[in-house]
Amino acid sequence: MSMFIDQARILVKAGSGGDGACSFRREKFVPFGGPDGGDGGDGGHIVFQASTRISTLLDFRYLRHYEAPSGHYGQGAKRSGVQGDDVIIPVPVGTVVKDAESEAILADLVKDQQTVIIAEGGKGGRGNARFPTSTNQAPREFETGTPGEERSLILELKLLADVGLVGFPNAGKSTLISSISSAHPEIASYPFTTLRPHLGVVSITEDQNFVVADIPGLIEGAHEGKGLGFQFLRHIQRTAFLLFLIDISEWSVENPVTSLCTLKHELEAFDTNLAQRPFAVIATKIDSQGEGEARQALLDYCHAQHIPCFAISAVTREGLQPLLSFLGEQVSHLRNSCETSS
Ligand SMILES: Nc1nc2c(ncn2[C@@H]2O[C@H](COP(=O)(O)OP(=O)(O)OP(=O)(O)O)[C@@H](O)[C@H]2O)c(=O)[nH]1
Ligand SMILES: [Mg+2]
Repeated sequence: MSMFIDQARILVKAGSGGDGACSFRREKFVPFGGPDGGDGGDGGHIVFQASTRISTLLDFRYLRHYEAPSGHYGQGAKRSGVQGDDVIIPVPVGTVVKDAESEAILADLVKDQQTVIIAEGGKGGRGNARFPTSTNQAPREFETGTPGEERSLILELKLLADVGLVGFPNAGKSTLISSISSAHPEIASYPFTTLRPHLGVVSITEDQNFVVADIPGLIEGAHEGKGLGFQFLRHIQRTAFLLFLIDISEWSVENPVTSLCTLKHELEAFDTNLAQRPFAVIATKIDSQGEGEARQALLDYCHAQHIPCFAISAVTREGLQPLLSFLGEQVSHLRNSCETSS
């Protein structure tokens, strides 16, 4: 399986319909009671519901079989059997549901709270109370319930973006995305300007482009829910390549290497898989780097660790071209390896 397309295989079975009843009224003083067998209850459906509160298909690795309850039998006195409840399975927004055999797409869940019936519950059978005719007042005829649909499924979670911008508030993420793509999120000198991810398409050539996600700023303790916490860590999980943006301008008070380690630590503490995600480091705001010690310290560290590192100014555009060429290569490499392995 590929590195970043989340996939799961599961089996679902909707509930069967209950059988209709065959029963006759038995009352004092009524010698030939009429048919009074009730209908069977319908079986429960298997329903998928998209939710922004989940961001991976990890849970499906542990629980792979889902079954909805069947409808109950019909009973005498024309009482219908109880219906089987639907089983509602939450899936992340962006989940594509395919039939495992035909590979046909059954559903594409793109909106929060969107629901779709993936396997239909069986219909309850009619009881004999429904079958009397003018010539047969005491029918023994009743229907059995129909079976619930059973399906084997492939779930796939689509990526949010090829490249995710990760950094502390004010690192320059929104400024970078607006200087390389058509996305124009708000930019301001206060932290947490960006509150939800913005996507921008970067065109390298006419037929080569990739999607960058500007993700809200991260702070230490994010993996415990601090700041915007899990919300954006979830978005980061859905990007194939990560760019860590470090502010090296003269007015930045943080040590750049410490900043990078804190960012990496937060991601890994949230999801160990993120430690394996390919990444690069960017020193931002080099137009205001002062003596440039911070930039040099970061470059030296990355060099020693064999981490690709770039230095840019989104304002003067210095360093943007080499960065974009690099990202173009990384993305096409990741897409190819994804096609061959999935
Ligand atoms: N001099 C200089 N300033 C920059 C550069 N990039 C961003 N800034 C400034 O840094 C501040 C923060 O920039 P944003 O792009 O909003 O930062 P952000 O990382 O999106 O911040 P949050 O959304 O709060 O996480 C703004 O005042 C920008 O004008 C740059 O290359 N050079
Ligand atoms: Mg921003």
